[in-house]
Amino acid sequence: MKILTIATRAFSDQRPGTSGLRKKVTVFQQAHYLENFVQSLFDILPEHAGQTLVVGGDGRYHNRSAVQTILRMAAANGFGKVLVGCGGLLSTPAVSAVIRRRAAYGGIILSASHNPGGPDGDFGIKYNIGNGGPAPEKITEAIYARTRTISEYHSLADAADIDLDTLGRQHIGEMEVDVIDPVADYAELMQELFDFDAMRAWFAAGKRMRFDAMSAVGGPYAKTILEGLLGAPVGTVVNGEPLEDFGGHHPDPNPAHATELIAAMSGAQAPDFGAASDGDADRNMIVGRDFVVTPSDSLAVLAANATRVPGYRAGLAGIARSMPTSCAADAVAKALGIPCYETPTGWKFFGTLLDAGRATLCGEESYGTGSNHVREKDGLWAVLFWLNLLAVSGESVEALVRAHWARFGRHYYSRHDWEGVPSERADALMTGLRAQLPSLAGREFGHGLRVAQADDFAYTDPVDGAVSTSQGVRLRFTDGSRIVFRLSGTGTEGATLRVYLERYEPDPTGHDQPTQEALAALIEIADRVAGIRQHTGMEVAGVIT
Ligand code: VG1
Ligand code: CO
Repeated sequence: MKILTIATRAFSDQRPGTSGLRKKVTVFQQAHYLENFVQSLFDILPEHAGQTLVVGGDGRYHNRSAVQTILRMAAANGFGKVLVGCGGLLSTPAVSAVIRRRAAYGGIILSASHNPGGPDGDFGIKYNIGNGGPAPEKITEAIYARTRTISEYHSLADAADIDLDTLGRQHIGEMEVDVIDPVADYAELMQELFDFDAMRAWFAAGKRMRFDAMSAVGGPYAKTILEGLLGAPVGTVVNGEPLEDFGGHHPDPNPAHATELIAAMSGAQAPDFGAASDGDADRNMIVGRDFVVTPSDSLAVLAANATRVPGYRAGLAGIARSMPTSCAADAVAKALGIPCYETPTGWKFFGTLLDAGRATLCGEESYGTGSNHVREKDGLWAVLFWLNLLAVSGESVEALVRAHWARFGRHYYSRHDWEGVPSERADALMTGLRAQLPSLAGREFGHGLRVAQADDFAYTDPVDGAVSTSQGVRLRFTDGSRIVFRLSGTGTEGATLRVYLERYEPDPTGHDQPTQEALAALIEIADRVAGIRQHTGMEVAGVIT
């Protein structure tokens, strides 16, 4: 088959963000747009000739056509083999698992994660390296640099589309294409980590669960494992068919977007356990009956109870959390006598710590939890971890969390997202904050709150020494409370300001406070310091989780 070299011109907007390149579908549909990014990636990958690549996505609109484009280009660029999920589907953690288990060279994930899909929605592409994890900044920056100068790309002439719906081997030019079961490798891995007998017994005893796959890629995984291997009643998984537009919803598992699940988990008739995952199934939300677990608490509870689960019986080497994530995990690490690492936002920063064996569990406040079993956050893994704990303890979700608070204290936590802010205004707000930093330390704000430390988070990777600066403005108060400000790196419209709020209550027993009330003083201080309402022209945050 003939290799074509096609002339193109560079686009200026192809810098990967927190988690790959994310744009409107219409942007990706421009002639040469996807091709330029993929060729730039192939151009900077050393010695990829003859190698194996994993390709799959979350099934959103444009997924199938993007897979065909990538297959033709991979063949023209000399790859030896591509493993592609049946239907073009692979969840983000499954891509990571397949890369690792089959020792592939790397992988391409097609997803815009929790962002809406459909012709007017978002699309995304991300490269993962041979350890199964997101490419580190030095690679994403090299791809971006290449996109600025690219003038041609390679594809195959007259190559018919691969039949993505039939398992087994096909060829495109010289390259082999293996269409694989997207769930098999992942399901095997889960059985190596968790006590499937105990979880099966939990369902057999009549306990009930509701897993909301949000019409995204998590559905087939949850159905195979929960309803298949664990014997949960059919119907345990809802919204389990991946749809190109996620049924018109925002596939984001948090109380603001997973309202159906929250409603179903309310009242005495509610199931014992509720959970949801996002577009690409790397995020998770954990819900008990009338009780929502914050992601920061979830990480801390899993860490504190890890040795009750087979895969972590030997204990943890360390815990890593992103900077805005609450310090609940730090308290557990301290009690266990293990290190707790604080990294910039985004899973790519956990890879070196996991590879070096310094951290076993990782988590982010944004409904992301994971471990060294793959190099991505993993939604269903977190849900199975909780299910395993429920099964071996016989406790409820709420009882496990309350026992945790009684032992470690409670970290009240909330994130306020100010979405669709004009970029200049959001930049002005952050510049203003950074300018104030020298005068903030030591400042009294009333309510007994005095700033102990104010800085712009910079990170030096303890393993490879890579430095990342300007990762978010953080204020730490003398009582341990924190406010963090940063701009999102995953949005596709204007800017999103994220304000993270945290207050520590050492003795929470007997005085439950609603979260927003517990954080009221910090919310007020955040506005006073940053001038949020003034800069954005908005009165309230659009999304509060
Ligand atoms: C957001 C979250 C971050 C997460 C990232 C990717 O990034 O805050 O914690 O790693 O999304 O998650 P940002 O830059 O918008 O704050 V996913 O599920 O999109 O791969
Ligand atoms: Co995601």
